[in-house]
Amino acid sequence: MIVALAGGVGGAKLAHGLALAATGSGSGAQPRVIVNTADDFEHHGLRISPDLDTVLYTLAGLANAETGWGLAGDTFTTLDMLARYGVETWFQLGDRDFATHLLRTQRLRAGWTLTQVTAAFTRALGVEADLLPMCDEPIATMVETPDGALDFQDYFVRRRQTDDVRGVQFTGIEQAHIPEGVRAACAAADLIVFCPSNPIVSIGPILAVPGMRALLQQVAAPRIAVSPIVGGRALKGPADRMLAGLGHAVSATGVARLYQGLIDGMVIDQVDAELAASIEALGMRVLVTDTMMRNERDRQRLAREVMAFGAPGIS
Ligand code: FO1
Repeated sequence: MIVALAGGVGGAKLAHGLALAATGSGSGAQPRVIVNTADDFEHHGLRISPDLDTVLYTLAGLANAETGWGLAGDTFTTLDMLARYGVETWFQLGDRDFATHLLRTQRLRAGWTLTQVTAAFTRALGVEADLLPMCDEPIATMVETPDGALDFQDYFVRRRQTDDVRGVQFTGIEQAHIPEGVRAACAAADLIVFCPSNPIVSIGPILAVPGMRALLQQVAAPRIAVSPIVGGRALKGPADRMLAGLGHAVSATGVARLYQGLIDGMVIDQVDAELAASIEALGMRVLVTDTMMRNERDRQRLAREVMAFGAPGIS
């Protein structure tokens, strides 16, 4: 069984590839995906978990292919009516997407944990993989900028990631606990995959849950990260600018340094082949391949290559 750590769109794509590979191989063991919840926020009175929803919709085959988030074919009439009431509608929530936020909010208020809410959604949408929130406590990424501290979605969506990032804080992380299902998954894993998500604000919060680094350091299974930085750029989102703003090298090597001590190997894109030696010098194995996931076939191919590289024994 494979455990994947994932955040937004890039992470969801490889998690999907791992699920497709498991289905294809007939080994039955669907991946268990530990998902970032520090992007979560309250909006229009609803609790919204963008990364959980992005992974859920992607694995269910329902995600909007252009954006990677939200539901394919969704409409925005509810948002239009909210705008007529003078409400700000910079966060594009589709009419069908609202159902997820309404039900999550209602169930959390009724005492369900985020883990329980997420499990019910995955079963209802026919997703066989397990989606595991990194914790059940509410965590909020704050981005420190020259204009002061910004809520994550303000920075990411409303201000379109234009602010220089000087630091990030994960409010509430000290009170977070590793859910039992996450511990069990890591203990039973044959392979742990750090998906190509933003290492600062997607994988970072997962690693910041108290005890998570120690848990990952003591697992027996091989741990492989796929670089989200290709040719010095992030394929989507602000990871490159964030790494630069925080003083890290904006390269696969820079990402490898961030994960040093937590991973055994790194998968980098062929355009970064010349970085292999610098990453091996960090004590990691390196696989150089095409890490672009243009379609579902790519997702499955990359997943299979990561599996073969990380744990040759498992199918
Ligand atoms: N990202 C945007 O850039 N603009 C949006 O309007 C937007 C709406 C949205 C609605 C639901 C959802 O689950 C995600 C949404 N996202 C949007 C993406 C989201 O901000 C990011 O995916 C994560 O927070 C970072 O990975």
